[in-house]
Order: sequence, then C-alpha cells, then structure tokens
Amino acid sequence: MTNNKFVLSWIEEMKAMTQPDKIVWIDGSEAQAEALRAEACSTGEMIKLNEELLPNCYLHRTAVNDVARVEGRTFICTSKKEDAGNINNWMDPKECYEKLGKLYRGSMKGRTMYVIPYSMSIVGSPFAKYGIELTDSIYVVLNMLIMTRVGNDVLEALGDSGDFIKGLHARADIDEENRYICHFPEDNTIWSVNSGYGGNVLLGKKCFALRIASYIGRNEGWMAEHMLILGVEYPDGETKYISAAFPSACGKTNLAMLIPPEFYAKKGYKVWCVGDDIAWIRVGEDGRLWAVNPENGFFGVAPGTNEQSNPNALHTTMKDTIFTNVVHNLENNTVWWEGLDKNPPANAIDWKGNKWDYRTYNKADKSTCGAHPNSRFTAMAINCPCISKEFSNPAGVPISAIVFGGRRAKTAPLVYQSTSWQNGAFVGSIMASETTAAAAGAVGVVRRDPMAMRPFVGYDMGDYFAHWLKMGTIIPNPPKIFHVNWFRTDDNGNFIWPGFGDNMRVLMWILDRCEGKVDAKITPIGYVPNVEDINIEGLEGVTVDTIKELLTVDKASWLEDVENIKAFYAQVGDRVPQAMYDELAALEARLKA
Ligand code: OXD
Ligand code: MN
Repeated sequence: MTNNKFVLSWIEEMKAMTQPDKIVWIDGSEAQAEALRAEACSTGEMIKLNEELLPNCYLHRTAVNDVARVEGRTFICTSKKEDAGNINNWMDPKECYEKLGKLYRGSMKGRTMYVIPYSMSIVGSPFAKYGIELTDSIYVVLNMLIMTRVGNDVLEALGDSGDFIKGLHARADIDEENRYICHFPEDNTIWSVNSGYGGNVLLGKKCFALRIASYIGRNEGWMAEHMLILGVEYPDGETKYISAAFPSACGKTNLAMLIPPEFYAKKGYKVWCVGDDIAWIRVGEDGRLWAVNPENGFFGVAPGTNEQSNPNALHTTMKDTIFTNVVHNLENNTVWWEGLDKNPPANAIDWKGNKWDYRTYNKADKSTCGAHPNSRFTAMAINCPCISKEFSNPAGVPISAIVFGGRRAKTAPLVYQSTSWQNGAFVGSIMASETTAAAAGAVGVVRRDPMAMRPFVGYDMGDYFAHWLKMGTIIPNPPKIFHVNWFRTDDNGNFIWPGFGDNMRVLMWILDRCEGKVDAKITPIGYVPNVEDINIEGLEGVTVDTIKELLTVDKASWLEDVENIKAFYAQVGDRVPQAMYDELAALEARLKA
C-alpha cells in the first residue's frame, strides 16, 4: 500500500504491542466496505436493515457501559502539565504510554488490525491533514468510511512524509475502569482503549479534528473550532456564510440544516449546510476568514430528530447510514427512537438488545427509553438534501459572522452583537449553558463552555483565549461576532422563542448587521436589535412584546454571571490574557453604571 517508512515502522511497532492475527489495509473501495459489512453482520456486530425502506443501512449496539464520550477519562499528555492547562485532565506522556501500553499488549490476539488512512478535508487541499487509524473494530472502519475521506489517495498525498496523526484504537475488554482517550499533541498521536463508542473511537473527529488540530492550528496560525457552517442564499443567488458554536445538545445539527420559514422560502431564500460540528478556519488571501468542514459525514443524535425538528437530517439517514443504540423495529426491520413519531413499534428490541414494550416508557425516566438518549446516526453528508454545493470546495467558504450560543433560561437575550473582535472573543470565552432542571421554571447549574470547546481544546484554555485574540490581529477583514440564546424561558419554564426554522429570523438580523443594513441599540453587553428589526411576519404567538421580553438585558442576573465568570477565569488559571480581564472589568463597570 505504501513504502512510507514512517508509516510502516509505526505500524510494526503497534503490531508488536497489540499482536493482531492479521493486518488489513482499508483502501476506500466499495467492494472492501461491502465485504466488511457482510462480515460484521455474520458475527452480529451489525444488523442489516430493510433494504427497500433503508437501503444500505445497518444497526449496531454498543456495550451498555459505553454509550458516550468520557470527559473524565480523556487526557491531554503534554510534557509539561501547565501546557495542558487546568481544564484538561493531564497525564505525563511517558507514564501514559506505559500505562496504556500494558492495556494494549496482546489486546488484538485472535483479531484483525485494520489500517485506515484518512484525510480530514479534501485530499490535497490547503486545509487537508492526514491521519492513520489502527483499530480492531469493523464498526470503526465502517464509520470512518462515512465520517472521513479514506483510501489510497491519502497515502499517495502523504508520500514519504512523517506528517500524519498516528491513531491507535483497541476495544480490549470495553472495561470502563481502564477506558482511556489520550492525546499526545507533541507527538501527533492519539491512543484510545477500552471503548467502542463513536466519540471515543472515531479518532478523526473530536480527537484529531478538534483536540490535536486546535494545538496544530495554534502553532500554524489557524483555528479548529466546534462550529457548524451554514450558508444563507438570498433570492438574487448570493450566499452568505455563518459559523456557529454551541455546546453539545443545543441543536447544532438542527440549525445547520434549518428549513426557512414559509415567509422567507416564498421569497426565494434558501439555507445550505456545509457542516454540523467542526470548522477549520484560516485567513484567506482576500483577508477574510475561510472555513471548511473537515468531516465527510454527520454523527448526529437520533432522539428528537423528526419530520418537524429536522427533516433534512431524517432524509439524510434514509440510506447508507449506520444507526447506533436506537430501537430495532422488528415489524419491518427498520429503526425507531423517542421523538421520531408517535408510533413506537409494538414488536421491538431496545438499545440494550432486550425485548422492548413501549407501554413501559415513562418520559421522566430515561432508563425506560427504547433508544439510548445519546443514540446516533452516522450518515453521509452528500446524502443531505440541503448539503451546500461548496461542501467539497477545497477553498472553503468565506465567513461573514461567527455566532456563539448557549442554553440560558434568563441571562442571555435572544441575540446580541459584540463590539469588536476582542470583545467577541471575550463573549466566546464566557459562553455557558445551563443544565435543564427538573422543576418547571427552576434554573439549572451553569457550566461555562468557552467557544463550546471546553472538552476539545488540546492545550491550555488561557492560551486558547490568547490564540483567539492573536487571530484578531492577523485578519484584515474579520467577521462580526454575535451571541444567541434560543432557550429563554418564561416564569413557568416554557421556552419563549419558537426556535428551529424560525431561528432564521435571527440569522437574517445578524447578516443585516454584517452588511450595515440595520441599526441596533447599545447595551452594557453589546448591540441588541431594535425590537421591530426581528421579523415576526407569519409567526404565530409571537408579538412585538414577546421580542421585547426576549431582548431584555437584566443587569442583576448579568452581575451574578460576572461573579461566576471571575471564578471560572480563576479556574482556567494564570494564562487567561489580561485583555480578557479588561473586557470583564469593562462589562462589570457598564452593568454597574
Ligand atoms: C458531539 C458532541 O458528539 O459535541 O458532537 O458531543
Ligand atoms: Mn459536537
């Protein structure tokens, strides 16, 4: 497959440690993928679904103790602890290699090691970075074939170079106590052991495209961000692009695939999805920021996805998809999940592989769900009805606006605009989400999640803030930075804003601001829309008064937040740039004025 001595000697070393019976190189061909699917079905690792209703679709169940990313067992292994920072777990690289080496030793005996050469971004493009993942899981191979660009052309593009990310994954015993997801940014290496769950084992995604890439991006002067990218096409055919960061479980995939409200659709507006999770962003020759989605597919949360919430995602999953931990509908050999429709199958198997009686389902008790709340679909981006024609453009798309968002019951207004790049980076650094509380109206616990990157920055968070500030000095024509909150609630705990497709109304204000087409009101936190500038035409139940309520800036709750931010900055530690403290002090002063 290759004569690259860096690749071959590393594989030899990993082989000696893990001792597989054989090694199979993944070439990206359909014939090989088909043979692997058949093999996975023969062992029960995957179940082939109804070929007529869901062509080329499969179901997989993980172990019951292995259903999500494990932040507590995720480590950044830099030689100096302070380079990983206080927010990350750290392990000494030498100690980590030794510890995990013991877990890997002989773990592939009787098994096959698959070698997956893959590219994040278009092979050969200026954004492209290459990786090789070694794994003993066919499920991982088949997911990587959807999520990344895999095959011989990657090896050709790599040539003799040693510049690739070395990923090793072994299922071992799926032992929770010995599960580790470890990153060695100084060695371009990722080691994952004792898990089979996507976020821990599809090493191109969170591990490479965010944690390792954020480290590389800092050194090389670009950004790897936890952002969707979407394009809004105007009736005259021009398209403007927005990238947006939200913490996990805030509806990123839904926003990325938004269906315009009828009011806009009738006029000819369209929304196109470039990416739903990760953006790699560079300064282009024209001085603007340009972004690509380095992935090739979507690893989306299934529950709650339906014809109303996200028809585009649902249609994307109708073929060539791997479903993980959803309900197996035995009536027609298809799949089901909570929130898909109101017809749970009568004859079904739940995500744990047990017979499931939907009548035992109780919304308040997650353990009665048929599909795991974090069950997933792995689907091809090109199967998405609203995939952007720029999805495969190696140059990426120019970004007009960066949007940050969180889930805040009271504090953040529907939308506000920062006053500069530095102020916008500050707005990103104070991003937060509240856990949804059980009692109606009660406000949950605030988790600060800067730029939605808390679990994904591959180095010190303070240095990451500094990188954002530094980027501001090298972008001649920077995008404007905004913050949105779709989740404000009334006194009874009900969401005030309808969300979903109607979020486009807010995006249009954002784009109008970028064009200088609309005025705004300055407040202590930044620019807020004039009430009449959020278009509510055709929106039932939302009045000018509703918008007024959604746009209020409550100084008392912001001052409370300021205290929480101070505590968080202190936790991040002494590398938080002075400019961020200056922004915080200025915010406090404006709130108190
Ligand atoms: C994801 C996440 O899976 O952010 O994308 O958790
Ligand atoms: Mn994500």
